[in-house]
Amino acid sequence: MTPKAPEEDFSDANIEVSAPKTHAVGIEGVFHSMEPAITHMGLARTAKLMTKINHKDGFDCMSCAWPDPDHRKLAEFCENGAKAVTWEATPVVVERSFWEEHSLTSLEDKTEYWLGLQGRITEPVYKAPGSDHYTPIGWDEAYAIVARHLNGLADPNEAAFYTSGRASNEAAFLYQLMSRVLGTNNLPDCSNMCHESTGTAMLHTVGIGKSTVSYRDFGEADLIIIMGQNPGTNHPRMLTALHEAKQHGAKIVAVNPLPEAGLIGYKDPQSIKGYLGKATQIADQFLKIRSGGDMALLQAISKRVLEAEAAAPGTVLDHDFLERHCDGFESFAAHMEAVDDREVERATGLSTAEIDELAARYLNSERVIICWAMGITQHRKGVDTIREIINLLLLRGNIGKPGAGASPIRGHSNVQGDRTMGVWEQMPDSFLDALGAEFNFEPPRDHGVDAVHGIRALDEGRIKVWMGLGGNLLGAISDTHLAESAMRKTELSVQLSTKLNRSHVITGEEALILPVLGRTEVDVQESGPQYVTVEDSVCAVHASHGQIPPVSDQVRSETAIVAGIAHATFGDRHGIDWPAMIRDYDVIRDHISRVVPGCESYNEKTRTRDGFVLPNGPRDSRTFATETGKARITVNELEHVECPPGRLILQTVRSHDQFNTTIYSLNDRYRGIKKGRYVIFVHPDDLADLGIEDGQTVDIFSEWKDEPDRVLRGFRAVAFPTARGCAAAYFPEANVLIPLDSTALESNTPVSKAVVIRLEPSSVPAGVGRPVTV
Ligand SMILES: Nc1nc2c(c(=O)[nH]1)N[C@H]1C(S)=C(S)[C@@H](COP(=O)(O)OP(=O)(O)OC[C@H]3O[C@@H](n4cnc5c(=O)[nH]c(N)nc54)[C@H](O)[C@@H]3O)O[C@H]1N2
Ligand SMILES: Nc1nc2c(c(=O)[nH]1)N[C@H]1C(S)=C(S)[C@@H](COP(=O)(O)OP(=O)(O)OC[C@H]3O[C@@H](n4cnc5c(=O)[nH]c(N)nc54)[C@H](O)[C@@H]3O)O[C@H]1N2
Ligand SMILES: [Mo]
Repeated sequence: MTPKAPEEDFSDANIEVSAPKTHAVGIEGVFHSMEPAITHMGLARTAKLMTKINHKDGFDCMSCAWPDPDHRKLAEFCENGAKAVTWEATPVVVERSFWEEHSLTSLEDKTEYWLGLQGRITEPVYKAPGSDHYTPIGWDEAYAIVARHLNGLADPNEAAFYTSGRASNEAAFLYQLMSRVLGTNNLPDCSNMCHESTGTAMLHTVGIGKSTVSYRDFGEADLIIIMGQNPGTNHPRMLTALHEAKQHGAKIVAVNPLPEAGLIGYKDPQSIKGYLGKATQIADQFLKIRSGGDMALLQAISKRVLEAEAAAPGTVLDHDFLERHCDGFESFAAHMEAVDDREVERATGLSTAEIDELAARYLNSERVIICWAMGITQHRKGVDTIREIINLLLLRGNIGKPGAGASPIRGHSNVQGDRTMGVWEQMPDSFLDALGAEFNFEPPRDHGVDAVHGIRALDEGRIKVWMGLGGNLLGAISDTHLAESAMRKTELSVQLSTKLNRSHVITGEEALILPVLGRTEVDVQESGPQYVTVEDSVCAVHASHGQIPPVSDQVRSETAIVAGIAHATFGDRHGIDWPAMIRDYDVIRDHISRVVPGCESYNEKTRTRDGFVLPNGPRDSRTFATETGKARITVNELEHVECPPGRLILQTVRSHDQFNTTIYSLNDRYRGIKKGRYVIFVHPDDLADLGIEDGQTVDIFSEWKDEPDRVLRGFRAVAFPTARGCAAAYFPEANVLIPLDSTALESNTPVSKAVVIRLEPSSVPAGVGRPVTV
């Protein structure tokens, strides 16, 4: 029986709260992943898809960018990968009647969860000026509307082209080409809200904005430090790699304000021991750090490394590496002398003994990997913190040798590939030169807007056409109310999407939804079945082949839609043959091979079973394409989050059952939450100090400079063993609390992990079950 879309929206009225878990996955996880899949897709479809996820002749799982091991297991996926696949491959579709029955105004108070459950979008729809409804429209007509707007702009910078990291390399390449042929570098993307701080820090210090490790390095490391990342939920297959690393003798240290289940223990569902229910301890040391304290912790460790060297000269630092490959050591060493232990303690909330223990672990390890994700990047000093990670690694030569390196763990499955293909508002001139030479035009050189600046430009009326290649910018960006009112000011908003979300409900004066083929689905064009390519977190590029028939014969591939819009807009301007690129994606890949560095012979290399690995200077040969040609040890001024008395530092995180703004269910199993999302996790002693009971309904006020407070009302306070002084709530709901201007220095990433808040007993009665925002 095909499941149905729900009519009623959801609330927290029946929320259940229990103690958090102390290990991840296990047999329970497999059960959790398969049950909804079989209910939604049926046994046959489920079996077909689940044995093809991440396989060499299969498709790339869209849930995260964790790399694939050389030897794939029969089931090379995780619970959350299975959820992502099920969510996309569901046979539930948005019926034509939906658009008649639901005005845009009526959809405004629907949750992301309800919107997503309406099913796959199967035909293009259009909202005319002044109308409160979408109505079905033909593809050619839809393309003509976009072309009319783009060709009518007074300045190409009045258009912006947002990308979310699920787009394939082929689609991304065409998309940035379309934007630059129009004449703008306005290519904001989800990365601006995600790992931008990583790119900024690493380009500056090691000359590449990507991980310097390969999959194999995890098995060869002595020590793996995981900072600001929750792999049990967001990169579950990483737990298998950590588990294997432990079997080879590696030690693991986790640094996190929350005692995340996957960082504490793990039951490997693919091993007999795990099957029988025994959890492996993951973290040998767990540092429950205060939010935003990582920079201080890293400086404190580096200081201890330098002290150890002073005590036993010539034995601690990798002098040969420092001399041959690095600069900046002297000023750094001088700066570290000033690190003040008391400030470190205040910033981190950690004891000297804990910091000494981590320093000793670092000094006793020859091969160290440091991994990080959003707990590091989404802070005001995120870029400096990552530079401190690089400093610490460089001191002992932990970059460019086996079992060691800097390993940012990416988010979206192809966010890294999209960047490689040119989706960035500030691509270097060398890339633009190659693009211009290949397509016989002069690409624009001025940098474009990023996500935050894009919202500002919309608000100021400077952007008239906004297009989204996937994603849900309005759900994902900070300052929800400002972002939504900004989007309403635009003339045309266009979304290329699989399923409904907030960015379809809040629109420009005219709006289009163009339904796309998902990654699980077979993509047949005139020349036959097509494959697309993606790049994972460790720079491995490979093909992804759709497996099941498309949800409807009306949906089109992202590649076809982008090229279709470009053709409708430009015709054959500059001699670019867009239809040829739709007919056969090999044509796109031939262009890629001539434009994108490292992608020579792209068709040949992506046709091999294993794909190929992009060149990586630091990893492959200790070459650093920085300003000085050396790896840069840098001096960064310490800062930590100042939090006045009676206030908490709020971070916004993902539950176990969500993918960014997509909500799979209202449960967060590992943290003990069922049937609800409007919760705020606070340490029990902080609750006591604030005079708030566990379970009480509270209003959350965010304080920012001299602006009026932002507030979310009607949240349930949950006593939780987070670090003292810290709190956590889920995004996207909590995004209203983050001011648009609260961004990381240099990278301009919203500070999603440090919002200064105060709690007050709620003015909304308990049990309303929906938050109220002002
Ligand atoms: N199932 C699933 N998979 C996903 C996603 C998803 O939503 N669902 N999203 C994908 C995307 S786009 C991304 S970017 C990644 C995100 O992967 P993560 O970065 O793991 O995601 P978050 O939920 O933001 O978790 C941030 C972690 O950092 C910790 N943290 C917060 N502040 C600090 C701090 O100041 N210091 C330290 N040391 N830790 C801190 C939090 O407690 C939390 O454990 O996952 C990707 N994979
Ligand atoms: N407060 C707070 N805000 C955050 C974060 C945080 O930790 N805290 N994290 C940030 C991060 S790390 C990120 S990456 C951003 C995410 O920002 P986005 O990438 O913009 O958001 P998603 O929720 O991943 O986008 C989901 C939508 O993508 C569409 N989609 C799904 N699959 C496909 C596909 O194959 N093709 C196309 N064309 N569309 C598809 C569906 O319509 C779905 O509704 O959010 C950021 N926002
Ligand atoms: Mo992300």
